[in-house]
Amino acid sequence: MIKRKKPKPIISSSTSRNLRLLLGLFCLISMEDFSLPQDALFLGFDSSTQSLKATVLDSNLCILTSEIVNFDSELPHYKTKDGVYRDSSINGRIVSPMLMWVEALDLILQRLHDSKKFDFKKIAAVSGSGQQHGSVYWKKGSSDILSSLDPKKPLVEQFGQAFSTKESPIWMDCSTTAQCRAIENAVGGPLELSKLTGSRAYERFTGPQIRRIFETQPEVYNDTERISLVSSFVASILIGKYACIDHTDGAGMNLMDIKKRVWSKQALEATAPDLEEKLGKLAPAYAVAGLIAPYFVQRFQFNKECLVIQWSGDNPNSLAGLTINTPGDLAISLGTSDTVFGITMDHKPSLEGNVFPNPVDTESYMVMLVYKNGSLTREDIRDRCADKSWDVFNQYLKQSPPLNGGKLGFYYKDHEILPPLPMGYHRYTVENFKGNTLDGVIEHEVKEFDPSSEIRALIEGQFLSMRGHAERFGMPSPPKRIIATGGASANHSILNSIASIFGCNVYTVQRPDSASLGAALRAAHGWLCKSKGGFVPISCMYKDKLQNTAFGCKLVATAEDDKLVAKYAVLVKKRMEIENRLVQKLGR
Ligand code: XUL
Repeated sequence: MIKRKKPKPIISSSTSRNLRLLLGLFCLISMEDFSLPQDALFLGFDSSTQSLKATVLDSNLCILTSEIVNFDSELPHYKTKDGVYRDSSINGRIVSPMLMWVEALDLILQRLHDSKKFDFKKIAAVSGSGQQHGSVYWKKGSSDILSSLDPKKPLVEQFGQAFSTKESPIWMDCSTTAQCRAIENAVGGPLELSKLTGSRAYERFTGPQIRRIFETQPEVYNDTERISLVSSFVASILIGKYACIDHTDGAGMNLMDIKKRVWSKQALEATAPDLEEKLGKLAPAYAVAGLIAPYFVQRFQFNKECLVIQWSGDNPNSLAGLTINTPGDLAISLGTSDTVFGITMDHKPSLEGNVFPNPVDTESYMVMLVYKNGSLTREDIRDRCADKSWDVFNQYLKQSPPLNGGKLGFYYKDHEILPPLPMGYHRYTVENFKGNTLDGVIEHEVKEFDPSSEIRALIEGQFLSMRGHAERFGMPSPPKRIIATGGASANHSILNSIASIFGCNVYTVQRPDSASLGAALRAAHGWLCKSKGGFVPISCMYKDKLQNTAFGCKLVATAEDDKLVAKYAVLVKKRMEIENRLVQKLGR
């Protein structure tokens, strides 16, 4: 019988119990009323890679309505594919046009307004989520554009001249390998940078992106008065002036001192000159960014007292939306990017993964792993092997047995972040694999699999990799439970594989768009903190009534077969071994 080796969790279970007890106790013994005003509404946006979503919550934290604008199909004049431009002339450069995000905001607000499903005057607070790391370069003089918007005109007509470069390098970009190494070297190496900022240098992180703009387009850098993240960019439009970058999304830049939550002089100097003034100030994610700008009051009849709460990154908003507040919980988000995240009380510097301040707590941290090959890669294999149909895909997945007869696949439709491998598909057949040991097990590289094995190799491969890296990063293993979100969390065949591979129960929430839902919850949380005059634990808002809100979880898959879980543990080792070899041979 194989024993699963348990890596030490980042935080002990007794600390985790104490944390939960403390939070629960605070809300219970405090005589304060944490309820929200009866007819108040809270609006949350998610400006993601492929779409802009909005969710409206009522004061019982139930969904009133939601809306979505898909960039490729509804704003086709920007000619994006999957919301982005892939620049073939520069290896790994991936950008998106900012005006498309602005026009999507026009469209979604108009639709919400025309739907007449609610009264905009009742919106007490707005917040939002943005794809992380992407940066926007505001041209000198643009603060005047922000503060004098004409309510008779759509936003998109007014921001044409506001940027020093029209395209935002986004999280998918990996053209900054040289800048990453230079920044790491300047601060004393990758582990030092991780100690300082929460992550070693990653190509998609904003600091390396800024350094690249400074090096390759100095005129753009010099003509820039403010650099926003996607999150603080949309918040700036909503308040009609530059919004701060919040501590959590700010930690995705390789520029912020993760412990002190201020810009790190050392990291700024390693990146570009005079950067601090272009970044503005930092603020906690629960803080008020400002009041909604007069433009929105006049054009859409928002209440002029409506608060805009700091926007943050999409993964941090999902953490809030999935109500993750126990260190043993793990979330898996299956979207354009796949991410695995949870919380921890300490920041342990590592060469893998990312650490951010928890967006809804002042003490703890959010830990995360990110994969670039998520839904677009699943769709590619579906299109090639399963007649472009998810039904056929799921049938094939069921036809092939768990462990896939030792067939392992590595599918990178785009340059991958974790592991840092270039585009390419690699397939192996592992022979003599009985499941209890790797002794005598050998693998051969093969050219192709039959469709059913290909689909299982893809799905098992993605989650074996998540389990291997999560264990290596010190995330809880096995987790107490996994909460799945994102588009593919609607697929129960995929959720069953997650349960078998991680060996724990898998839950989903009512809706897969946890980022915009989390943003609406954070809008309510920020409103509450403001009305109480200081930070309030977010769990006080739902206490024991979580199941009656939009945030209740439902059990969808269970890990029933311990023997199978143990066999997957052995297969994870084999996979990590092959992956290490691939990285040595082909890695960045
Ligand atoms: C996180 C990351 C992606 C983006 C897009 O570090 O790069 O998950 O936030 O969703």
